[in-house]
Amino acid sequence: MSIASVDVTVTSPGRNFVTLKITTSDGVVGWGDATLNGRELSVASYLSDHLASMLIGRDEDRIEDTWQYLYRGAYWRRGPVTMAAIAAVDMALWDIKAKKAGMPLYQLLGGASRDGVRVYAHASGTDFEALSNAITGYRELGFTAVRVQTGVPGLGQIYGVSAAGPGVRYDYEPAKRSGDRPAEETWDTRQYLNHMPGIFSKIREEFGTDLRILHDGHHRMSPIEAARFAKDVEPYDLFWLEDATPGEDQTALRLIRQHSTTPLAIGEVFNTVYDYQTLITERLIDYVRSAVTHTGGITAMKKLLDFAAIYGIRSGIHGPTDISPVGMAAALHLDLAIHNFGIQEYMPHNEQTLEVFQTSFTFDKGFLHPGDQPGLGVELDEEAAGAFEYTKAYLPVNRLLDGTVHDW
Ligand code: GCO
Ligand code: MG
Repeated sequence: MSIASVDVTVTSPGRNFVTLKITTSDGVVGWGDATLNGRELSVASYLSDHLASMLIGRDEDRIEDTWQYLYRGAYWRRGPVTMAAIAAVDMALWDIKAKKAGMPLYQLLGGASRDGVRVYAHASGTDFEALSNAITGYRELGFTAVRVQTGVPGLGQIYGVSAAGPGVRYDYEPAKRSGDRPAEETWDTRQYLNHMPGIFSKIREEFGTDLRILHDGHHRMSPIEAARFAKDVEPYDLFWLEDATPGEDQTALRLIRQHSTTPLAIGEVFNTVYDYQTLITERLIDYVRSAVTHTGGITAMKKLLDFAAIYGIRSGIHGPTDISPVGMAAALHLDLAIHNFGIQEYMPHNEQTLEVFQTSFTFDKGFLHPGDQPGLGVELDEEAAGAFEYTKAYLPVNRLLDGTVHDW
């Protein structure tokens, strides 16, 4: 058997998604997620203009060989566009292989290592009261872990705080449909550093010690600011501090480590194992944050997480709404199978998205399960997808109070 057709769908049920469909000569269909927030069309073009013709006629079972053919064979390696495209092909081929085997994908990855996948929700609020209401709402839904982000006095709309007001949020989406250029936000690290530890203290007072509290610094601190912050928040026992410093500077994490025992997570903007080489071998992080969609798919993620396991580092796979339900399912199968699972991010998709993508994963008391359908367990309804046209959207750009462009 061989690959007979390769098709790319870009659909926008509230936000943009790029989905790859591979069909074999005997009619088995596999799906892959290639969504790269704010740069969707570049990956769609990489797939349809460059990779599609190379895939036709290939043996769909040769997943490792196809991965190496696309990665090494391109000569131009790495980068989010290339690696999202390879990830989509890889996911689709695993989907096909598992469907042919009549098994859910996690069985081919070694079978379940646990009963369900602990997930964390996104709680946010412009002030403490709103944040506290959001946390209460998620706890009532059964979540045992929440990521908390809050407004900072003196700053307007900032990263991670829902603009739509307090409460439990299902449709948080930072990429804005703002016409021809990104929206701009304002930031001040000094005000943030002074404000945030007090928020964690109040959360512990109100919710006790059981709740797992996560926080995302979104690449905004300098190494020494991050070291101070990680040290200041130690008494509040964070599950992790994510992206404290800009991701490309691996050695910045050394400085944070020297000063604090707050667990560190990084990697949502990474796309290969090489981005982690120093971080893992020097044990500078505790959680790997890559998305399956942005890091070359299941083949590459399994190797990355096995490498991390040797150093006692666990998974914390990226799962915002810019990962499509196909990418989310790929993460869940890996989460269930690997031994060094840590936690999984879960931002539920909106209703329109779940009409376009039929999913079989289930949520129960703070845990997700990928379901037992053969393959990934997600199917794209192409007719439903056709009703939602691509709409240009950008992630915001961030400026300091004096107008300097800063990391977002
Ligand atoms: C997270 C992330 C996201 C990103 C988004 C960018 O931890 O979930 O930081 O919220 O900002 O994926 O496209
Ligand atoms: Mg993040």
